[in-house]
Amino acid sequence: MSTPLAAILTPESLQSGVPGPLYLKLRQTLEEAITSGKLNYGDALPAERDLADHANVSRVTVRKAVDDLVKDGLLVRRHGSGTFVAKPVAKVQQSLSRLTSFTEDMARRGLNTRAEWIDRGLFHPSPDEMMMLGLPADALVARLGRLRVADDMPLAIERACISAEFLPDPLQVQGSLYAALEKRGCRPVRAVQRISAYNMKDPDASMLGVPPGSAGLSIERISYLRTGRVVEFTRSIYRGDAYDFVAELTLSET
Ligand code: 16G
Repeated sequence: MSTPLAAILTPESLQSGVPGPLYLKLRQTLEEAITSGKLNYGDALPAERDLADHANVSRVTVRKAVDDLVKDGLLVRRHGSGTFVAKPVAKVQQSLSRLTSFTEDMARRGLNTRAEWIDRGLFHPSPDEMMMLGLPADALVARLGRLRVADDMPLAIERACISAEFLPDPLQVQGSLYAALEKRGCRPVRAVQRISAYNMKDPDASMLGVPPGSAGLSIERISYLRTGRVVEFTRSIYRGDAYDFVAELTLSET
């Protein structure tokens, strides 16, 4: 059963407010219905034709507004059954000043983590890996590609590479990479991280359960042992709608 139209918009609601394209006004009205709780997680949106008739706009306008909300993750389309209000995403606030692992970060928030393996094994290093990890061409590198999931929500795709000198058997990593490195006495103590904006592409977008083009964060981390040797080079894609990275800033003493 779909939600009654009257719960979402009145025929007048698109005529009022600031001037602008009709599809944006409709998008705003639908978004407001979701954020104010008139529409809840799992509610079905009325059929496109009914929405268009009720709001006195074209079906193209309705489709554009709905497409926008699907792209931003507020609505989901299910083939053959319609369009529904998506599950709200609880944002993870992640500090940028502590060197912690994904497993530890999620455990601190009381969330259960699991990993779906994309790739795991020993390989000859690529030129990039040789440069990042400081390896000769005949060395071996452990690659660990994982979809990181917390409480059943996919949050990130992480592709880590570690010199085989530090991780000779990548199959030893069951849950946490940092726990496995700690066992071998080579857990990183310092890291440099670069974060940039990224628009998701498939297959990453579909693994993370978001439409292609959604906002994401591309993160590269190089981490070091106490000796100064690089131990890890990881490239990750995080869901932009699920993460806030927080940095503490202090006034320099000098
Ligand atoms: C974090 C790190 C990643 C590291 C992983 C280890 C970022 C952006 N990335 O996700 O570089 O490999 O933790 O997590 O913070 P694990 O010990 O749970 O496998």
